[in-house]
Amino acid sequence: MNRTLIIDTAGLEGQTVLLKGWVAVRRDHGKLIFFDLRDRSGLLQLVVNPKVSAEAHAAAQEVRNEFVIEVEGKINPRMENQINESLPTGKVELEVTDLKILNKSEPIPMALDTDGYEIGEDVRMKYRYLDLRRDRLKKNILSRHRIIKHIRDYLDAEGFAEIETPILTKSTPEGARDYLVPSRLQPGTFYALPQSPQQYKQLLMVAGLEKYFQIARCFRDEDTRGDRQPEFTQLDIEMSFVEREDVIELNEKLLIDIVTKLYPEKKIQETPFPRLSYKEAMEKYGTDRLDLRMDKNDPNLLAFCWVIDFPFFEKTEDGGWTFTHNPFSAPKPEHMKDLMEKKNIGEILTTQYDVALNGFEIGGGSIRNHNPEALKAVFQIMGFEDERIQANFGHMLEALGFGAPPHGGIAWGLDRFVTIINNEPNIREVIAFPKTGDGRDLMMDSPSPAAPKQLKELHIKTETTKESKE
Ligand code: AMO
Repeated sequence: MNRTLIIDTAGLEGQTVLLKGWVAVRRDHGKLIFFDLRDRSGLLQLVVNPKVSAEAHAAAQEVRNEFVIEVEGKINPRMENQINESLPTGKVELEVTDLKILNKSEPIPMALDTDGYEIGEDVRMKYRYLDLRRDRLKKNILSRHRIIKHIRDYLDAEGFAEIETPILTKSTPEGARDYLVPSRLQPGTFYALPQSPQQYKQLLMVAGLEKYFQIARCFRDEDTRGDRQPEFTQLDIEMSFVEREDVIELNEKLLIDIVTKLYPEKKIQETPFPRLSYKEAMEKYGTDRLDLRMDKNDPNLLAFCWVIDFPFFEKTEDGGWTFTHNPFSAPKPEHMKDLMEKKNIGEILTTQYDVALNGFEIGGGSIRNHNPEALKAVFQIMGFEDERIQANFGHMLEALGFGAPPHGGIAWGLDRFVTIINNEPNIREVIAFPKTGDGRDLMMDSPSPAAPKQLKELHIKTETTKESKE
């Protein structure tokens, strides 16, 4: 007999089915034993009656929570007073005729039938594969899948190609600290993990691919917060022959499409999304991570907005200049002259646009400098010597010199978007295997010391004395 998924049993009254799954709850009522059986699709009540099958009843005696079992039996309507309206399968139950234990389980170190907020992070992260059995987390992970699938289909239909870019790449200053990977073959040198695919996606525009996107993993060695993980996922987009308006329009349409098609219960407060300049945002609200919701108690209200017209540069502590967002951005066209002449630096505005949702920055992008001289001017304003510009960005300047088309793009913090859509307080709740607040993976016990042999091969000496277990 083929396996039936639990969700499908709701319509199968009177039929004999084979189910496989985990025992979520076991209730022993003397003669009758009840289980809630869980599979990826749902939950169903099983009844094991010794009068129906003495063998199944004997086997059921052994079964404990989270055992994996296989059961055969008949789908019966539940008695009127036992109907559970909160479950799609709450009007039926399975009368078990055969029960087989497929695997046992040790006692589970935490409750799985709650939403889990009450449980300490240590145990949830150490046993993340159990934590993910929780209904809430399973829903979040599946919601993430559906959003990503929707994005892929939407962008494909718009003529975009999904292209992977390297994870072993080069350290470039983009705002955060890099994760470094030592090279065995080139002793004493390091790859960096990408903080974003920024340079590669621009190089794909030089390559003439015109419409790129990627569900891209990014790595930033910064302090972890509720909305920040050391590795996170961007929806990364780049387009050629576009202006700010084109990028904004595409992204606004895509965000609206996701919400209306996948989350019809949600209400978008205002379309087109309101736009504020950075100056307005700071003057009115004191932040550029705007929360424009009229009713902050409504869990289904989404207040998107765009923040535009950011200053390109800000003063550093030592009196020089640094970029506020992205060194590869173009200034607003009317400020290009000042950039090239390195005049009125504090007044130069960038083409940068950020999209905020309910108090979080969920994305940002810009139109880029496709003229190498303009990009060079940015680095010169930041006080980089020619040699350093050449060493760090020579490849970009060179590439822009080979007929780079005008281009621009954006990246969404996908984890943040999925978090807000699911009314979660923290991006860890929508990532299958996140890091803890202090950047550790408690399940794998990572980071951990490397074996001396590995370090030797990599030509690395460490100062700390943590011993490898190998
Ligand atoms: P930016 O650095 O603004 O832009 O990143 C884009 C979006 O990524 C999200 N984000 C994060 N999410 C979780 N954890 C983090 N540590 C983290 N850091 C950033 C935010 C942010 O808005 N290359 C440019 C994009 C571009 O110009 O096209 C970039 O990476 O939601």
